[in-house]
Amino acid sequence: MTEPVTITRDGDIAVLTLDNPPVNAMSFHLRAALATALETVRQDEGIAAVVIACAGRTFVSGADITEFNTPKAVASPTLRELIVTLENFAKPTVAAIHGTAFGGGLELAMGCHFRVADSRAQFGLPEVKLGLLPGAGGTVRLPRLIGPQKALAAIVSGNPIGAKAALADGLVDAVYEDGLVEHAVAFARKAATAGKPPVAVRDREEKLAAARADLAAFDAQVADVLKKSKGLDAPKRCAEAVRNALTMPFDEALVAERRFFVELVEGDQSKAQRHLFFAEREANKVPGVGKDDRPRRIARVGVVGAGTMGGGISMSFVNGGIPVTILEMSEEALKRGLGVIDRNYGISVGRGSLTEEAKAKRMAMFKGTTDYADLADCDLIVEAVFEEMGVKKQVFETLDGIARPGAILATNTSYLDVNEIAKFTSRPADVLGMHFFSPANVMKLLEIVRGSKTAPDVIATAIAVGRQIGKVPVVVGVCHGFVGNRMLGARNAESEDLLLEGATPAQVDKVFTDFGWPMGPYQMGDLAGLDIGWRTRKSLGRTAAIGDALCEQGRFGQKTGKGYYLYPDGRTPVPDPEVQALIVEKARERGIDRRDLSATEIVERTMYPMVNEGAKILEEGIAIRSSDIDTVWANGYGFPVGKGGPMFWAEREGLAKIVERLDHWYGRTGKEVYNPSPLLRRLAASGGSFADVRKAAA
Ligand code: T1G
Repeated sequence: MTEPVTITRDGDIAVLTLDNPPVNAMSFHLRAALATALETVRQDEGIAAVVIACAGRTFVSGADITEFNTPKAVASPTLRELIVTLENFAKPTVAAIHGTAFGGGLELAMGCHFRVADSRAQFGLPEVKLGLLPGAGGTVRLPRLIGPQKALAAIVSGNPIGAKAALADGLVDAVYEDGLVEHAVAFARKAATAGKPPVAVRDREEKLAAARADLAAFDAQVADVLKKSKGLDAPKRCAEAVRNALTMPFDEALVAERRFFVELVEGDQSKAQRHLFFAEREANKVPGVGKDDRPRRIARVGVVGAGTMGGGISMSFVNGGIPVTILEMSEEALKRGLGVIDRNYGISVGRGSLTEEAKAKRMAMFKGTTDYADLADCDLIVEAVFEEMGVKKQVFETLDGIARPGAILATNTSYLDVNEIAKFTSRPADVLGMHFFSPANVMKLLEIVRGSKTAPDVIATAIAVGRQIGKVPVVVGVCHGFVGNRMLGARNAESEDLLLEGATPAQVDKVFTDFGWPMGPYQMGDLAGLDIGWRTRKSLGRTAAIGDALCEQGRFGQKTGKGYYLYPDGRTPVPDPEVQALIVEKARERGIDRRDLSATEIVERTMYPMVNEGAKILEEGIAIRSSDIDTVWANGYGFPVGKGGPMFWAEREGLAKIVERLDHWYGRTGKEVYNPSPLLRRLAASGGSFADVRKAAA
C-alpha cells in the first residue's frame, strides 16, 4: 500500500501529494490521511501556503464509487468535511490538477482557494452518469466559478471541460504546458504574499447576479437541458440543485444538495447506472487473456468496403487518431464512400462540433484505393462487405495473400460464423470478429467475436484499439447473432402475433417508450428499413404476414414515407388506418379472434423472451458474464440505463416471476422462445443470481 499522502516542503510552501492508484479515488483511507496532513500544515508556523497535488496519472477522479451504500462512504472525515476545512484554511490553498479532476476530485479542488492545471487536464462533474448529482458542494460552487448557465450544462450532461475552456470560464486560475507542481508552488508563494486573505469560492457571488435577476431565462434553459433525460431522476435533481444555488443562501443550498444525493444514492436508478459503470470495465477482463498478452501496435488500419458500415468504421478509427486505407471495388464506389464521409464531417462542422481545420486533418487521414496490395502495410484490416459467406470467402482469401505477417484480419459480420471465415485464411489465430453497430461512427458498442483459434493477444489488441477509438468493447463467442442481435431476435419474435392477436404498432411501441427505450420495435423497423428483414426472410424461406405485405406494397418505412406508420413530415410516425385494416384482414384470414392486449402481456412476450435468450447465451458461454450482456444492451440498443441492462433488470423484476410467465406463454403457444432455459429455471428455483454464473466465451 503506498503512503496515501506525503508532505514535502519547498521553502515555506507545503506540497501534499495524494497517492491512491489507479485513479486517486477519494477513498476513506485517503480522506483520513489528507485530514491529518492538513492539520499538520495548519499548525506549522513555517508554512505560508499549501499545494494539493496527486501522484500517478490523474488528480482525484472522484469519490470512491465502490464505497457507496457502505459505512465508509459516510465515515468522518467525509469529503464534504475536508472541503469545509480547505475553504476555512487561513493559509492559501492551491490545487495542482493533471489528468481528470472529476466528481469529488473537482469538488475538492473547488474547496481550495485556487486551481492551476496542466494544459491537458480535464474537469467534470459526471455524477449524473451514475444516477447521482455532485454530492460535495459541486452544484453550489461550480455556478460561482463559471456561472449558472455553464454549470447547469456541465452538471446535467456530465460532460468534461478541457483546460483551455476551464481557464476561459474561470474554473482554473492558470494553465501550464509543463512543470505543474513547480508552477503551483510559485503560484502559492505569490498568493501567500499578496497581502490579503484568499477568498473562498463560497463567498464569490459575482457570477450569480445576472441569473438571479432573470430566473425565467434560467428555467427555460433547465427545460431545454432536461429534454433528453426522460425517465431519469438524477438530471432533474441536478438542475434543481443548481437553481437552489441561485435562490438559496449557500449553506441552505448545500443541505438541499445533500438531501438529493442521499435520495438518489439509495435509489434503484443509481444502482443500475453504477452497475453499468463497473460492467463496462469488467467487460475488458477476459479469461485466457492476461497482462502479458500485450496488444499489437496498430499504426494503420485497412477497411474493405466503403458502404454505410465501412464508411462509419473508417471514421471511427480516424476519429481515434488512426489513419485508414479504405478499399472499394471501383473508383466510383470509392468516390461515393469518401463523399459520404466528407459530408458527415461537414454536418459536424455545421453543428459546431468540429472545426473546418479538424475536418481537413481527418479527411487527410484517409487513403482510398481499389487495389488490395495497398493494404499490405496495415496492422489491422476490417472487412465490411456484403453479408454473404461467398463474398467473405473471396475477401479473406485475398487478404490472407497480401496482409503482412502479424496483421489482424477482422470481419464486421453481424451474425455469420467467424470460425468459418477464419478457415479461409492461413492465419486463423489472427482472425476475429469486430462487430460495429450502425451508425458505426456514433454507436459505442463493439462486439469482439472470439473465434475458437483467435490468439489472446489479438483479443487484447481489439479491446485496446476499441477503447482507443472510444468504443465499449465486449468479447462474445460465435453463434448466430452473437449476443445483441441474437437477443434482439428473441425480443422481436412475437412482433407479428402481437399485432394479429389485437395490439397495434403504436400500443406496443408506447409500452417500450414508457419502459424507457428510445423507441419501440415497429418505429425502429421503419427507421432501419423493413426491406432488410424482408430480404433476409426471403433468403431463409421464411414469411411474415404483415411485414411481407407492407414490403410488397413498397412500404419500407421512413425512407419511403410509410411502413408500419405514415411519415407526413418524413420523421414523425403517424398511425395509418390502412395498416390497421391490413392487420385485421390478416387476422381474419387466419381465424384469429382479436382481443385487447395489456401492457403487461406485451412486456412478458417481448422482454421476458429476451432475458431468456440472455440466460441461454450465458449457459452456452457465448457471454463471459451477465454484466457483459447488460453492457451490450446499454451501449448498442438503447436499453434504458436507469434499469441497468436486461439481466440486471430481470433480477429486480424477479426471476421466479419471469419463469412463471414464460411457462404460461410456452404452454399457450408452444413457442421455443418462451421455453425457460435450464439456467434461468435453476436460478429462479434457488433464488440465485446471474452474477454467480461466469463462463469463458466459447
Ligand atoms: N471509484 C472507484 N473506482 C474507480 C473510480 C471511482 N470513482 N473511477 C475509476 N475507477 C476504477 C475503475 O473501475 C477501474 O477499475 C480503474 O479505476 C481504472 O478506471 C461526492 C459522489 C477517471 C476517466 O464518475 O471516468 O465523486 O477495472 O478503466 O479509462 O460528488 O475511470 O481496473 O478494477 O475507467 O483511464 C465521480 C469515474 C464519482 C469518474 C479514468 N467520478 N471514472 O479512465 O480508467 S462519484 C467519476 C472515470 C463522486 C461526489 C460524487 C474513469 C477515468 P479496474 P478506468 P480510464
